Amino acid sequence: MSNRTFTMIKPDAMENGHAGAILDRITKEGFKLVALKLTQLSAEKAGEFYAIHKERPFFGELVAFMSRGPIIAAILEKENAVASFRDLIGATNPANAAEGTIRKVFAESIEANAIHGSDSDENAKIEGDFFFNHFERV
Ligand code: RTP
Ligand code: MG
Repeated sequence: MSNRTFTMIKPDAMENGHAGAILDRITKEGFKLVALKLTQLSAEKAGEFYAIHKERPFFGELVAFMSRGPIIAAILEKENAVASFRDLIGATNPANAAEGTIRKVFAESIEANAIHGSDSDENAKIEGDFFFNHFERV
């Protein structure tokens, strides 16, 4: 079990001014920031990041959404990071997310759902490497 996961604060949460509150919540829950950047995905890069979903009906909309504005990307460290962070962000659809989870508090819809969390240790590593080189992380 790895102690790292990867996250993005998505364009909707950035536009709605929630980035500071979300980072505050994440660090108060005991996740340590080991890499952090503000950037914007091109449509091509967003498609590459979410390539696993390319056959899904929502893929085109997802790519347009994820590339429409700035995001914050981060690598986080905590014991059992992947599962613990998925618990903190809540269900994909905020309507189904538990009370107090980040998506329940900050997300707008099943697509504009405020935040990403890696779904496995393997993907956490791949996704962290997608955004950060070895000079950009501790
Ligand atoms: P994520 O990868 O972003 O952490 O989200 P997740 O695991 O909870 O959900 P996933 O199934 O991997 O879906 C990736 C993202 O695609 C958008 N989505 N839209 N319109 C739809 O039905 C739909 N379903 C998913 C969301 O932005 C979701 O987080
Ligand atoms: Mg996912």
